Amino acid sequence: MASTLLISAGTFLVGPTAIVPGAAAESSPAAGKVYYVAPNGSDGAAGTQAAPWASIAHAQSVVGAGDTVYFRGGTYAYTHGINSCTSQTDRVDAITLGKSGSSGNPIHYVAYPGEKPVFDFSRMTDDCRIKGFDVTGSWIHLKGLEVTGVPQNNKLNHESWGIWISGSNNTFEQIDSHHHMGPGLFIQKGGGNAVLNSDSHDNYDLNSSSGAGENADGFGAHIPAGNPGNVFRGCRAWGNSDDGFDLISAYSSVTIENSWAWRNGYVPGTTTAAGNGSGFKAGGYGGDYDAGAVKHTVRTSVAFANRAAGFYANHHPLANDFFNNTGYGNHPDFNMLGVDSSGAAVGRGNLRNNLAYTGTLTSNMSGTSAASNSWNLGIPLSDAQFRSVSTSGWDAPRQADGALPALPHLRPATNSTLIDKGVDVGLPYSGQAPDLGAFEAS
Ligand SMILES: [Ca+2]
Ligand SMILES: [Ca+2]
Ligand SMILES: [Ca+2]
Repeated sequence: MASTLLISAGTFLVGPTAIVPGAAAESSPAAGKVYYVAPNGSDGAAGTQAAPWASIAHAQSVVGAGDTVYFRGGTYAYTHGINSCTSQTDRVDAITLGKSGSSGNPIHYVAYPGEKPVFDFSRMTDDCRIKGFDVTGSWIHLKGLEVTGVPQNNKLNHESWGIWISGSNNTFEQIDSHHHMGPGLFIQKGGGNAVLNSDSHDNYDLNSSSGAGENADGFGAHIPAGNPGNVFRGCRAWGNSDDGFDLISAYSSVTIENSWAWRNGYVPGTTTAAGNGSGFKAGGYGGDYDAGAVKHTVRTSVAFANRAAGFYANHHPLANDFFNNTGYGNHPDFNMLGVDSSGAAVGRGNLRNNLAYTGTLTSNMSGTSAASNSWNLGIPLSDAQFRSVSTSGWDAPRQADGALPALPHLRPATNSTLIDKGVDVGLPYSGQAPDLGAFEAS
């Protein structure tokens, strides 16, 4: 199923072709030069596998469009930004990726196959807001990097950021962003960015001036108008103190698909309430009606055990599409609270083939377009409808190609009454019709 959905971005199709593990980039005639960086390298070296560089900053100064930089396994530790705080509310970057590739020839910064490069920002001492990776360029491809520990070193700001994006047509693939004092990955502007098979977890902004935990989302896109094509696919967000995925104040449409969100809204690793706690917060503009609202899409995704809603409209002024999602044990599973042009609360959402089970099922459905969902069809639900209802193991290692782990959890059991009860919404399915929920029985 994943392969049928890997459709849109030329960036995505070109990148992995050049860097399939075991297939050396230099063997591809379309590929550019290949360089190496290692924790024990030297920026005065040649940048070869035998004599690697030490820093991504130096690599960037040399590379051009179509080139590949391999990062060997180990820890790349940062203690201060490349610029200095001019005030306690200023911003510094640990790493700025400002050099762009080009269409069909992105710059690749990727893990050496089978190894895990870890960018550790936990020892940064800058007394202002910090961005771990500040991606201002376009046509850049990051793959297989672990990014962790961006701190807040004072209590005067809302958050720091693991990865901040303001460029376009970038690809973030198999990124593991965690334990930041702010969002794991945040798209501020730019279009055509693809976040693929990536994880963001255990982020907690303890020192936020707006309240501890209120801003550390797993993934966010908060983009101006004119920035279409941002997508999150195959991503997981768990244990973040605010929301799993957050599209508040986004004025260009965003798609989230094949993604999972669980146990957001708590101090990580505890049951202590922290920030907002939605799995998928699909829009909104601070609670007010906004004539610039756009439609987002959330589909084939799973939310469970979030402190608040699994799937939340967040006062969105128009109907987003929610297709083939599974909400399990959220509060509620689907909350379609919207706002009309007079500012009154109303249900907003187009919902098809969704499945809500345990927790509170729905709220604010009056005013939505909801059909062929489990609660509309009155299908009796029980644990026996599923191969498993376990809430453990969702953070298991990914498959070799980066795909989500193949788990039995919340998938239809053989002969489940969830099978073939949906309607065609343009997504792939097997059998006579789509099944209800995020997983199609094979
Ligand atoms: Ca919040
Ligand atoms: Ca949030
Ligand atoms: Ca089916």
